[in-house]
Amino acid sequence: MIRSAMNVVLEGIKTAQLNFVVGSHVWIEDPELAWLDAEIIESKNQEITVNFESGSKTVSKSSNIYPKDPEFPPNGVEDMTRLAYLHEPGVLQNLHIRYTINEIYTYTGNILIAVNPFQRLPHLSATSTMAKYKGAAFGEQSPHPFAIASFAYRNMINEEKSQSILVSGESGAGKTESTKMLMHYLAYLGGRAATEGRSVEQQVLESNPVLEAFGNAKTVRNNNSSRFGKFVEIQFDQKGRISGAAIRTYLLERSRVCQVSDPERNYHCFYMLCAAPKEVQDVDKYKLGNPRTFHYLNQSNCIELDGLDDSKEYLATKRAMEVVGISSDEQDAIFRIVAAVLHLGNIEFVKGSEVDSSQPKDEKSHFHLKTAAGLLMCDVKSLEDSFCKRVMVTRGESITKLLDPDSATLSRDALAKIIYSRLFDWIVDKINNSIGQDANSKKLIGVLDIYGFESFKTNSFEQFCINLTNEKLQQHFNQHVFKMEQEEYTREEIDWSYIEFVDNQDVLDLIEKKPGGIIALLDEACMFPRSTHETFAEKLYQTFKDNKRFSKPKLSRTGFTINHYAGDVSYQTDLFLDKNKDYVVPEHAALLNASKCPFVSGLFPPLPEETIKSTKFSSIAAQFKQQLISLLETLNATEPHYIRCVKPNNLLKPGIFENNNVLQQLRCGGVMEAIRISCAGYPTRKSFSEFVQRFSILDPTVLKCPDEVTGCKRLLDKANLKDYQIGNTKVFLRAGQMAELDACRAEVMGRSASIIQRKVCMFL
Ligand code: AOV
Ligand code: MG
Repeated sequence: MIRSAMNVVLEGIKTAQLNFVVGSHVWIEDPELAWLDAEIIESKNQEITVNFESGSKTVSKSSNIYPKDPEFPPNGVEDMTRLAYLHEPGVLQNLHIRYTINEIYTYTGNILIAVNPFQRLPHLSATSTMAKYKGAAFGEQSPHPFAIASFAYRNMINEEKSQSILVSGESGAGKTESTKMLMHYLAYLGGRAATEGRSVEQQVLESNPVLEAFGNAKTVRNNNSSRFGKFVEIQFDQKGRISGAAIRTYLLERSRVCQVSDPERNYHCFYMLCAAPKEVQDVDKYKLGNPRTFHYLNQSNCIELDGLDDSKEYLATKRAMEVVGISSDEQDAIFRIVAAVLHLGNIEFVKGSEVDSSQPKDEKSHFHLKTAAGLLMCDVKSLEDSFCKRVMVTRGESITKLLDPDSATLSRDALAKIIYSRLFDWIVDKINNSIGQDANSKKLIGVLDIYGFESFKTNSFEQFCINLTNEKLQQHFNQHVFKMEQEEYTREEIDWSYIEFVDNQDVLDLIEKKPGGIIALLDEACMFPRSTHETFAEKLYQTFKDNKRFSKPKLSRTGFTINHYAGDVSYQTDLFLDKNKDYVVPEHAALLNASKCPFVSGLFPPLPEETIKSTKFSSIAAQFKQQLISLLETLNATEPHYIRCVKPNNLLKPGIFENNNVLQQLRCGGVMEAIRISCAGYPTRKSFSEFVQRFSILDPTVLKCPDEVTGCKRLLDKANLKDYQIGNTKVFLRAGQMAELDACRAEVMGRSASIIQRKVCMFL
């Protein structure tokens, strides 16, 4: 449908202005490069013969050919809505040209597109650049995240309305880097000059390296991939100065702690700690050493990263931890836990003396068991028992069940994961407490940096949740850009052929409808002791056999495919039930609660008696869905601004721009649609009275008109404008028409008409 909507525009352009003249240049679709430049050498009926630069020839139907702008500006245009021909090849050409000259930012109306440069471009983040954007009107300076932040900040101050900046794009596209720039710039605008000690804005900024150390990892798509979502709410006081902040995080990927596939890495903090410089002696203290000796790290061959010195990062992380208020005792406890997790991973189990029992494999396993217990300050025997035994309470009687080596290993991994995820949550809470909230603040700017759409060979529960997030945000974007526009046109009863767009409500219903959606069925399955992933999959097939957005993959017995707004993704249900259960083994909780280290026991507060006994299940998916609902509520109360990040190649290298790859991202992110709406519609609108007031100088008699509409029409005629629309309360103008009016006005007022050159598409 994205395609078909685009085609409508293309058709529009064609019928309106195309005649394929021999000698002119056109764009022809190419399976590999998306679009190729060619020259027309013959044009007969609907058959066009063209010559490519390579010398080869082809004949194509005129409907597959798009005109190429002969006057295309050599450095492209800063706003896509100013392209002479608004079509896919033009948009691509513009981004590509700009990318080659390191102009990585381009507007589409007021959406910023950011193409990842994969190299540091220092001038883009310099303080002098920040200064340039301060106080500059939107569009006055080149496209930049600072301009978006500046615009949001000004709106917040002037209109007393909270703002949000939503940064999206696929993994490795540059969301986190853009978010950091936004935060730096907001700290610059709202910071206090020369504050003593740790200022709020410094703490906000230093929260980034801390969270990245514990929540980022190298993946195949990004060497510094965020494995959690993040919404940072920066609060401002009456004077527009930063007065507090709140960081909300979403669903850290837990499985990575125990399972890393080649050539990825586990969370950065593990490698940093193993590389801690000699002088701090932490490696000895925590009985660490070569990361390759730890099972949780050596499942992948990738240990070191080019351009990243884990040893330096360790010190930098500790410095940042100090800024955000994590004391050195707390730091010690944190790294002790990180080390303990590594030791836990090295405990192997073999069959014990009794049937189906297990015990630590050898001396080495005993050593790691003891070390882990020592670091966690808990009893060694209880730690071992928590892996190898399970106490079941049935009808008031407790029975001890022995676990076989495989189950003991699973139990060990479960412990490592729960400790790590509690640690991560503790860090987030600590940062929030130490930055402090400004409960009185009514003005805030939220910045959202959340995992982009994911589709891998194998997709599990994590991808399911991540893609649900993206569906929700896409709907928010749709609603904002498309529905708002359409509703305004409808309200004003002006002539407007409705734009088709992919409303993804049906996908959202499929996933989260209650009852009956996939999450509801998953929770049901989790509550039935006898369900397996097979019965769950079977239930899905039955329930959704007629759903357009759902299908069963051909070669899978237990997988399912969702037709997402950004394409099809097939999920493997194998671990869905396990991963959805937010369950802490009571033995684990009791063990750590009894730790002599107050930090460790604090992570595991005592469970109320009834929770231990009941097998009540708590659903991760349902919690996550709730978090998303609350995020969307927050966003809906703000005025949104969008940054769409684009990854120009999968090699993560500078200077390479893969057309097809970029195009796919632009289509998925709704950028093509947004461009279309900006230009196809009436981007400028003014209320009748405002309009008359502003332009009555062109014909002062309009002030005596009996009604404002007649006045407006007379003024529009005077300026010789056509193709505008008169709504119920407003005049609607095409892109560029405001500039013409302003020019007439300036002329009358005796001012230079150069104003016509001003960019007009900026405030759509
Ligand atoms: P992401 O946040 O969108 O991915 P990042 O912001 O981590 O992606 O960017 C990935 C990498 O691209 C960075 O580590 C940098 O090397 C490079 N990069 C991105 N933007 C810039 C920039 N403006 N200047 C220089 N280099 C840049 V993920 O977190 O994986 O979805 O979950
Ligand atoms: Mg990121």
